Amino acid sequence: MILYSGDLSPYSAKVRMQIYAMDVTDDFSFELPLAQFFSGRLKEVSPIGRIPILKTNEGLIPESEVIAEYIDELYPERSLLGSTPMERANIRVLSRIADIYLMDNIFLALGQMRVPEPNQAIIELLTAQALRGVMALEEHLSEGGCAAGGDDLTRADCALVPALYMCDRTLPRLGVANPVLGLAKTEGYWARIQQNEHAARIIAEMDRGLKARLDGTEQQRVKEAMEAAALTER
Ligand SMILES: N[C@@H](CCC(=O)N[C@@H](CS)C(=O)NCC(=O)O)C(=O)O
Repeated sequence: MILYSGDLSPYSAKVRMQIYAMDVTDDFSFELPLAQFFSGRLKEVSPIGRIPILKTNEGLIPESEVIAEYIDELYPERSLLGSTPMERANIRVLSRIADIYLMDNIFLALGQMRVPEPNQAIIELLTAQALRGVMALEEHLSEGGCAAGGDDLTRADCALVPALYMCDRTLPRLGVANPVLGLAKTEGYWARIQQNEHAARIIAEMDRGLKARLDGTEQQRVKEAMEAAALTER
């Protein structure tokens, strides 16, 4: 299977962390159709036009949460979704907090960094929503261990690691302080989970993506991919 995925894309990082933690990496390759993605033509691959996208023998699957469920169902013996209905509900709630209330709002707010005149009202609206999400996370997180409690990683951790990475390392680039600071459970969790090998791998990949974005390497790669695509289209 091919996962169309980007280093810095938190939704992609969430699925990669699940693949690493389930130890099924050999069944996947990771690619990004650079020219299509950065020219807004990813819709040629999938109508939603966003990564991640999973390419299987049976067809394409968009949406990180749907891909995550699919991978869990493919390898039920390695599932990262808990063992009782209540555990699964709790893991899904944490994962939704990460996706909908943290990543979605922060990702949209970051869009203001790419416009000539950032709209402060949009930034404030979205970061206030992210803060509200973080407050809910503080209530739902376990006091110790992994996000849903215990020592075993679950899909809640796979979603929260990239979401908290964004709070910690990308949101401040908009001039907004990390909303997690001062929240005892969430701060403690973020410090703990970074010690996990799969989380550390994801954080290193996101750092690599952030560095490539900031030092111009990403732009250079996109330019080369666009030129190559233009040549083959002739
Ligand atoms: N709800 C989607 C969100 C995916 C998403 O927004 N991905 C970003 C990259 S992090 C993207 O592809 N953006 C391209 C665009 O906005 O055109 C998911 O969970 O997969």
